[in-house]
Amino acid sequence: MLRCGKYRLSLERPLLMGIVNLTPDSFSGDGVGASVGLAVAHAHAQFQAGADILDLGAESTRPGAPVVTEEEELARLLPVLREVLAWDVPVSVDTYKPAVMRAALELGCSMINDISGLRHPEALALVSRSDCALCLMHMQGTPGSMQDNPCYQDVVSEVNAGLLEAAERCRAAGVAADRLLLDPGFCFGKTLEHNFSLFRGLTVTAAQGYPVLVGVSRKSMLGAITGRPMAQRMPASVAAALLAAQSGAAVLRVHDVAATRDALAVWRAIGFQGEGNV
Ligand code: HH2
Repeated sequence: MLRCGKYRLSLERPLLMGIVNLTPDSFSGDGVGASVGLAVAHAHAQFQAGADILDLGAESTRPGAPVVTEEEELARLLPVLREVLAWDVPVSVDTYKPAVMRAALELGCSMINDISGLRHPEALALVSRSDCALCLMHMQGTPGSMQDNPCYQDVVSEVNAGLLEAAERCRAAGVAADRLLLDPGFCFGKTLEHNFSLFRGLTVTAAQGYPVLVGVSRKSMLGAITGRPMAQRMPASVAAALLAAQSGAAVLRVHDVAATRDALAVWRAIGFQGEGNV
């Protein structure tokens, strides 16, 4: 069970987190930019398609993305967040900025998804006073430079250790364990080989005592495998989501909610879940 603001989410089956990018420049081209109407419609489509959680992000964190000011991020986020919070679905806000977290929590968001793993002391103090769920993601470096020369001796153990350390920081600040999700952070300061190793190591990451979130939807690692451009990476994304679920991921962060949901339904109905035989 994941405590997520006023929601209690069962983790018996993998949950789908539907991506809603309120950006003009997201890597997959799905960002809805400045149009509040388009953004709300897109969020609603993700909800209708069966998203268990909606993840609203107002700054692209693709490699080399420019940093957006707090003011700009809030201007993109808040009008859409206000609308979406009226629906009966947990809303996550994808931000690493304490001021954005504060505003989102005041409005009633149920989860903070922080690609920096709550490194900012002010962020930690803020979220520890709330009841939201927290997704702690691993990233080596910052989006501006993270893909320059990612370096690890043993990527799986270093990423797992970093995630446990972030979880311990939260626990020490008074955050209950059942509010935490850990995420290896695919493509955030990782080469293709690092991503493959992390994916193969997901069962180990998932055995650390915290639910794991996996976000590989449409990412460059799938482009590198298939040779497909962004617009044609849905089948590869669905396959990867299924593999992540099979490896024990509790939450799948995806652009294509309906397709992933169907694939998971087949997987569950045929009874592979928990059998360990795929
Ligand atoms: N990936 C992206 C953004 N936020 N959060 C978590 N927890 N895990 C991820 O893998 C993750 C994330 C990048 O994807 P997207 O939001 O689609 O693109 P952009 O950052 O360019 O808006």
